[in-house]
Amino acid sequence: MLKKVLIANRGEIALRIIRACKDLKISTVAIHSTADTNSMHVRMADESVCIGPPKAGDSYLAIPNIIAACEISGADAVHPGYGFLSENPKFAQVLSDHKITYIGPSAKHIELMGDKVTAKKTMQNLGVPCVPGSNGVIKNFEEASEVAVKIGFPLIVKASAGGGGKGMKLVLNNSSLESAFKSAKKEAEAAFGNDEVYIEKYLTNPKHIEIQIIGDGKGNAVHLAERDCSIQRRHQKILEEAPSTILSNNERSDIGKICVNAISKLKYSGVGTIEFLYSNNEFYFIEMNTRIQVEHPITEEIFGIDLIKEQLKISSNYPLSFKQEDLQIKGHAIECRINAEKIPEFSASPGKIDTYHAPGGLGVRIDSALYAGYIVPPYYDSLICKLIIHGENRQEAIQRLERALSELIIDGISTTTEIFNIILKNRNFIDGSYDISWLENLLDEQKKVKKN
Ligand code: MV4
Repeated sequence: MLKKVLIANRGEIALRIIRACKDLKISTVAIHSTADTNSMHVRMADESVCIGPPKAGDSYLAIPNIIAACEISGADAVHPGYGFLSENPKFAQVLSDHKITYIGPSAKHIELMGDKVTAKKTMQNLGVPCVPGSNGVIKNFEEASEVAVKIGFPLIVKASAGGGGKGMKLVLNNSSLESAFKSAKKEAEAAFGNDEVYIEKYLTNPKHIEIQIIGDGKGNAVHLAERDCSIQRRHQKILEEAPSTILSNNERSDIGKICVNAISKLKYSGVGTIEFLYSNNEFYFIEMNTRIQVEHPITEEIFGIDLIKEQLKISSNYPLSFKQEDLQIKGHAIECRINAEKIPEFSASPGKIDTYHAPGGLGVRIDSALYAGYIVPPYYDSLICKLIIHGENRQEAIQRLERALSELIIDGISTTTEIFNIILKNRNFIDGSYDISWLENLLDEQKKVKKN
């Protein structure tokens, strides 16, 4: 088993990883910028190393600083969390070169899935259903036109180095194809230093369904069903739930088997998330994430397992803790991401937390690094608290969530808590008939009502 893990992250996910390490009697090293000296993950870790000034590029993204922190602390492993360096193949490779265990998949798999064209080709070859479109990178406008004739409009031009909504261009008709193709390449070059683009049929109003998988690196793998992540605003997930409201047990089992087969064939090591668009009862692969995700707790809650502990055990060459037949969904879970932002404009609202009270009771979980007196810094992501609810069924989870939201107190800054009261009361949420465009349409309506 690993002896000392350095957490190359901050905030709630750093605390979450420390918690799992403590449960496995693994010593922990926190790294922090000078803006995070008084943060909870520093306090909860066994030891800590200051690695630089507040700017992420000079601290949490500075690979030499993190390697130095490993040398100073004698850490034998690094957990990247999510964001920052968590899908940076160079980081995984540098750690491996220094004989430090990277708690995640191989640099090869991170790189393979980080390039959205090679990810799609790989998954296609492994029998995963993908969105119809180009066969790889589009070299020139002539090729783009040929693909457009083949798949029709609307279509979407995507950056191969993009992902998470970055570098996408929706094209409604032939007249706008050339300008969209050229601007997509230009923007991709500017944003990612890589101008490669590919084209897909644009699926209108799908759901965003992602499948959680774990592989042991030796060809064994399991799936932990799906999460519905459709409730998003500008590609930022706001609320996620597991299981989804729309999949039948047969659909869940079928897509789960397809994903397990692909992950087994890849000999993938660690946790991963295979992202699909779901439209007209069909799954379409769009991306794979090679890290633990923000929304992992709802999967933990419906299966009663600890995904971070599983990561630590796989990195210690333990076999998977469970077989597919051991994994049964129990109940329903919902996660609300609470951000230090002022609604309705969603502007950042850093600052000092005067009063903080976390809700509690059966089925109520808070993953947060907040405390009364904490100063939310302006330098990093605005996520400050994940409210995760589990219930025997979706109705109980919603009721429990409404009650928990009414107990939550975060005074001193603005937060997005109020948005959940709007979501939970809406008919489309209650009946689960929402898709990826639903929340933005709802917020637009709210704005119009307020204006009139
Ligand atoms: C799409 C799509 C429709 N058709 N691809 C957005 C982020 C990245 N995961 C891929 N995304 C999309 N790709 C095709 N062929 C619509 C989106 C999309 C989206 C996807 C999931 C969740 C929210 C979204 C919001 C806008 C667009």
